[in-house]
Amino acid sequence: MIVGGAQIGGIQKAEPRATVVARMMALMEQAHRQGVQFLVYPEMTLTTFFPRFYVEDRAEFDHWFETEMPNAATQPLFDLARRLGMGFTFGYCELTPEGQHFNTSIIVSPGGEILSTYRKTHLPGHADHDPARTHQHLEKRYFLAGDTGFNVVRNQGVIMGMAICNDRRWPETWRSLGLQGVELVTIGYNTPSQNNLSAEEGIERRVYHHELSVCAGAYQNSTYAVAVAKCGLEDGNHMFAGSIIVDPDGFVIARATGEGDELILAECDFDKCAFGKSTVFNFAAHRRIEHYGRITNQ
Ligand code: CDT
Repeated sequence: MIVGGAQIGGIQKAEPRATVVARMMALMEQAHRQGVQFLVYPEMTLTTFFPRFYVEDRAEFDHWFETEMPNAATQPLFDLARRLGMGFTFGYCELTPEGQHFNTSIIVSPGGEILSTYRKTHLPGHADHDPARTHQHLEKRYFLAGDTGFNVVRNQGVIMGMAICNDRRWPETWRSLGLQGVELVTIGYNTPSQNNLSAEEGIERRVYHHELSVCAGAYQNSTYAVAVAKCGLEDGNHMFAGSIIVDPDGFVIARATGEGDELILAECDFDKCAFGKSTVFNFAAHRRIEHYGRITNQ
């Protein structure tokens, strides 16, 4: 299968959903022309990364959330995908009928059916305005920690699982999916280029830690991974690009070159996942779960 990553450049505060969806559709058309059958979009694809802004009354930010999916704004994307026979995944902010706010992603089949919903587990940042920071990262204010856990689904013959942004830094994410035989992990991210508590941690180190996490997770679970950025400047704030596709040996096999809307793609032979899963990472043969209790007990 040819798998694509649709990197999205910055989305400004005033940019309507319809404009973003048009950008997503342009990348999907391009992907189809180049033979892509499954396309990965970033975390919070439809809006600017608003957790950098503080509001006292968080309900004022409900307009960044989707109350149904698909909805009027995203229906054209679903329609195009069905016409092209393209499977896809993208992230958005979900407001449930019960009033819960999640940072969510979905996997959609080529027939347009939502096969799996994932709600972000590891929310970085803080819940209250923090004057010590150069900029805010208020995910803990605007989202609940996800309640889905890490699940896989078979789509287009491939065992797929989702993670969102900060999840990629946690080995528990990868192993939870690896234990279910995952063959393709999809990750969307919005990562500021500066650490908001330390000027010393520049963009090079942050891109390195991103790539290290994805390559290690892919290798240690013998899976392909596609990690796709929303990046560039959003209202004067910079987020790094660095979208990559990684093979089950942990090698980067496709990489974005810019920090705007950009398609990356790679031919993925999912049979290659079997070698690692049946040798060095044969979990049934080699794991020693009697020594892993601390991982879940504290
Ligand atoms: N969106 C998101 O989760 N961003 C975080 C920034 C934290 S800074 C290490 C990320 O892990 O990329």
